[in-house]
Parts: sequence; structure tokens; C-alpha cells
Amino acid sequence: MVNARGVALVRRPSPALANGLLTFQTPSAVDIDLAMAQHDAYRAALAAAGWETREVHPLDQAPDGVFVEDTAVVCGGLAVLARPGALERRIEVDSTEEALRNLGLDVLSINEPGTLDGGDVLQVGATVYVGQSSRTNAEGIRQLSLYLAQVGRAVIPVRLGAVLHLKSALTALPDGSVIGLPHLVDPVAFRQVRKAADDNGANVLSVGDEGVLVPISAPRTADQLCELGFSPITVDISEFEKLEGSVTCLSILIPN
Ligand code: CIR
Repeated sequence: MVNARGVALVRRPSPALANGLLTFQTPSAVDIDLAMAQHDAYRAALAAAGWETREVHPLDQAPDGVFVEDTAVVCGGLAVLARPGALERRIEVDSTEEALRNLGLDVLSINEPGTLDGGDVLQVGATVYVGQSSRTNAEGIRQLSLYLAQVGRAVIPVRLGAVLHLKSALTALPDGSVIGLPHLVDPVAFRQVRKAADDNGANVLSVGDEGVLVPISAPRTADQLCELGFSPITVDISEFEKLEGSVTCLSILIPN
């Protein structure tokens, strides 16, 4: 297939998904067969939007491995391996490194004592906002800033309220505007945030042109995006939402 946009790295769900980490939510029963089917549909939505999906090596022993976004940041042709703030998740990084090297990318790493989760990294044009969360520390942000300066990106740290990652609170739309739940982030970092119509609408994934993946649990946000002239593509990720996952965290998009 000649792909128009680039590669989307994904990792298939572990059968142990239900044992993933929870910070803000209480446990609820996960249907693993449904999770597998939802993951297939998510991949199909990315493919239909012009992305070539490639699998990072499956890691059945890593319940949160499907949330592959947290293991690396790819920006301007440079890949930076994360060092997840949760010790349990550090085993996920090596296999992402392998996938990134197979794509011919230069790979750098966040090193001890830095920690960084990819879910805290929001790219908007040449600006990269990074959440200071329970997973990402100041040293991780400092290291990332130095690396991304090499590709002309400016990093802005963002203090967060009660939220797992920066991208649980805010994400970028195809026109470079930002949508989400402004009360969860330090207002000085962002000039303007469009308030998402649903709590679950803070995390959406721009997939090119006007296309935006939106969880089916955020129907009013899908309508809101439609009215703004975007093309929402709804995906059901209910089984991943039970583990505090969202649409961005299920892939790493690497544009051509
Ligand atoms: C965790 O707590 O690490 C996982 N259960 C959820 C990670 C979601 N990642 C993301 O939003 N980038």
C-alpha cells in the first residue's frame, strides 16, 4: 500500500489488560474479546484515514502495553524513547525502540533520573507542551527540551490539575487549535482552549486534513467538531477507557 500520511505504530492488547494501572478510576470488568475487536476497529479507522499501521512487538506480560503512545515521542524525524513514570511500564520501551529503529529513525532516550510518558507530550506546530504530571518530572522535560531543540521545537512545561497526562486534558485539532478541559491545566501556558462538550472529548486524535478520531463516549464533542468544520471519526474504545486510556494513547503517529 502506498500510504499518504505515514506510519501509525500500535500494539495489540495484552490478555492481562484488566490488570493495567488505575490512578483516578475505580476498577470495572474488562471484556478482553471486545477490547481486541475495538483495537482492530481503531486500526482500521487509522488505515482508512491513510495511515499504514505497524505493530510493535506484542507484550502479553505488560497490561498497559497497548497504550503505546506513552513509550516514545516522535517529532521532526527524531524519536525519543520515554522513561515511563510508572516502574511497571518500563518493560514496554525496548520493543518500541526496535519498531522505531526498523523505521530508520534516529533514536535518543530519556535517562535516569528523568521520567516522561508520551501522553504528557502535546505537539502543536513548532511548540511542544509537556505536562508535569505524576509520570513526567522536571528532569525528563529538561532532557526532552534539549533533544527537541535539535529539530527546532520549543518545549513549554505545563502544570496539571487532577489528571493522568496532559493529553487527558487537552489535545490539538488539525488547524492547530486546542480542545479540552481548560480547568485541568495551568491557564498561563495556553492562550486559548476550546472547551470540549464532553469530559471524554478532551482527548481526540487529528489524523490529517479535517479528520479527527473521537471516542464514541463523547458524542457532543463529535457534533461540536462537525459544526467547526472538522470530520469526526468515532471509535468505540470503552474497554481502554476503563483503564484510563483514550484515542491518542493507542498509537504513535509518524508522519512522512
Ligand atoms: C496507565 O495508567 O499508565 C494506563 N492504565 C493508561 C495510560 C493511558 N495513556 C495515555 O493516556 N497516554
